[in-house]
Amino acid sequence: MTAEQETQVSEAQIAVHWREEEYYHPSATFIAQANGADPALFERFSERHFPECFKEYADLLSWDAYWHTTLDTSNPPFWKWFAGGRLNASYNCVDRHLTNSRNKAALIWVPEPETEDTKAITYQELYRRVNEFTALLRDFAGVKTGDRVTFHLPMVPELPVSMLACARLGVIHSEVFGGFSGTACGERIADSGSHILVTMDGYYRNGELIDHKTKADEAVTKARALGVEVAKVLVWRRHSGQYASKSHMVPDRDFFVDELLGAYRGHVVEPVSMPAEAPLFLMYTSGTTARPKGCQHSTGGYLAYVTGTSKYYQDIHPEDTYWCFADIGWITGHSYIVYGPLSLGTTSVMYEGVPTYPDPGRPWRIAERLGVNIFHTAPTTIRMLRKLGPDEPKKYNYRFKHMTTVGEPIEPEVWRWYHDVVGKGTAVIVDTWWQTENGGFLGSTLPALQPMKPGSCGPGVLGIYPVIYDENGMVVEAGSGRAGNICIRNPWPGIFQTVWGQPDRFVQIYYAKYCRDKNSKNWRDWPYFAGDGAVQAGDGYFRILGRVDDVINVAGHRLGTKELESASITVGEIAEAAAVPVLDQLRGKAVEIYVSLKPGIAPRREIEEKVAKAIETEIGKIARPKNVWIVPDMPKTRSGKIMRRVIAGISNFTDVGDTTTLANPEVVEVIRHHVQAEKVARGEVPRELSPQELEEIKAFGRAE
Ligand code: 6R9
Repeated sequence: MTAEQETQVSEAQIAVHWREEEYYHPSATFIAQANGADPALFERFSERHFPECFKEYADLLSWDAYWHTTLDTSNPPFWKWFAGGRLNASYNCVDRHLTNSRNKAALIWVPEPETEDTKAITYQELYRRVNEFTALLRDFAGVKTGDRVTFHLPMVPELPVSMLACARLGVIHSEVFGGFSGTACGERIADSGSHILVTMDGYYRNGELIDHKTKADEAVTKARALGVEVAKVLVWRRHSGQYASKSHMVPDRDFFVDELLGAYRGHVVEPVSMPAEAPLFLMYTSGTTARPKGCQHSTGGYLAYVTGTSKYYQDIHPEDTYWCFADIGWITGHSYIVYGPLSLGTTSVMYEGVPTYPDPGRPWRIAERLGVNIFHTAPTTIRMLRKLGPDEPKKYNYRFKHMTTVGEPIEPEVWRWYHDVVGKGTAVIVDTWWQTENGGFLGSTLPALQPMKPGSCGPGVLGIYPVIYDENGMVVEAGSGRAGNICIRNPWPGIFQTVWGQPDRFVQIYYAKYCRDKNSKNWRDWPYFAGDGAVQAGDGYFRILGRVDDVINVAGHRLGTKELESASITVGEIAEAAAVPVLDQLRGKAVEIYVSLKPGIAPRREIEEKVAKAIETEIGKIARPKNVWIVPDMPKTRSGKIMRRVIAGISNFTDVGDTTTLANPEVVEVIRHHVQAEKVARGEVPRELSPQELEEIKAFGRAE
């Protein structure tokens, strides 16, 4: 659809200006070997067969006792999957592979410094390491089934070892992304009521050995201020026997794990048989000011869901070398580096560092050397690699059969580079849409059976029935060209069980909006509200427009940030773009665009004009930005999502809010200084905002 053909939209809708993209088809070679190549799968997972269809996923696991009820809906929306069943997640990811794959690599860990050796950890070795740490946790740290343990670990093999050790005991782990501040970690320790913190002295990032243990001290102090006392801090060491931190080891509180482990050499701990609905872990999602939400994931439902989706959507076979280039401190890493791939008994690659260290050819060197054939990462990484090394993939002799993009809508321009250059025109791509709360994929194409369409995630995955509702709960039909709120009509095994300690918030945020009858025990009355805007094309494919709180309302026109950003990125010089609202005397609200440039391109006035022009052409005059700011980088979260509300705060001279969960907090001041000084010089300082205007600005980007 072009700007001219654009239909009038009402207040309640987000305007949609996307052009339809062409399909790309999987190759015959891919189809011939794919796990999900039988079209009968669609029928097996159709609504007629719900919820029993998910037995197919659960059957991929080893159970100690089978469930009596596949889906227990007696207390909506607190669904119970596989009720009555018992299993252990650590057993499923480790022990059961010993029979056939004892000496196969479970994990291949690539340290950031290229001078350091890559380490392959076999299933046997993983079994030994997990058992020894389990014994330490139980006998030294004194943790019991149901306790919570917080980790603040970087991308090292000790992280999956720690996760699987907790899972072995039925202890609930809560990993806080290593890049988060000590304060953010302390808040999460307090919220989960953990008395044990597992951390590491240091790790490599961009060529530097970062002192990480200092954050543990801040975390313990913060947790204490919030009323929770950490009894022990277990410190893994990046190099055993050496200490990378300046922080003091507090006697009787801080312990080096490598020193303690000697006492547990060769210890074996029987996996605790857990009820399917026992919590496996918490994963916090960040809020701006509100209390963080600890998404509580189950053992049986979660593990079944990530295993099934890894098999069909990641097309993982035991003999593949699979590399998910994401952080385990993000849900993607929990589900698709650790639990899904290991449950299937494949080889999962982990990389410690940044994508472009020491140069943007690094990922492709790793892929070539290890023979990676499945690659999985986020648009932010793809954009960065495209920006810094657009021709690097061609220099390396690797071949991917399958690639994933996850975490944000991907601009079609960037998708095509991923397909043509990284995938060398032959790899299939799945664009997987889902959330921390969901456990696993919600929207994606099944790679052998459904063609790809750049910028669209595809239809709902097997057993997921999405729908788009407008503000009044009316269905927005596929092909109508109208956007609305994407919801999932049914429960699924990977859905989180609750917000830890805040069940009312769980119901309020995710179910209250479209619940038809609060007393109903019928799941059909409880659609799940995802908080994303989306549009569904005539072919059933969804295009995600971004968080519904990320909408910019210009003169009654609701503009999705992603559309504005995609338009900006069509300008050749632009690497990345972010759109935010700015209060404007004339128009009420206007758009401002922040862009970063490809390397070697000098900031020029003319580039700003090109971006403005591209937005006018792709979207319309109404969206013409008030300013285009060229900045070195954007503030980002652990998964590389741009924190637009921070930028909006800068544009509007308002509070930028909490920045403790930024991966790069230092850029905030750089951008603020540049933009605000320039605005002052141009006389664009806003008058005092009314309380309502202030609220509106604060509401923008609230849900990241
Ligand atoms: C897995 C993950 C969730 C939010 C989600 C949506 C955005 C994720 C996407 C996508 C478009 C995709 N999102 N994947 N948008 N296309 N393929 O990212 O979890 O960090 O909780 O973020 O990310 O807005 O609501 P999480």
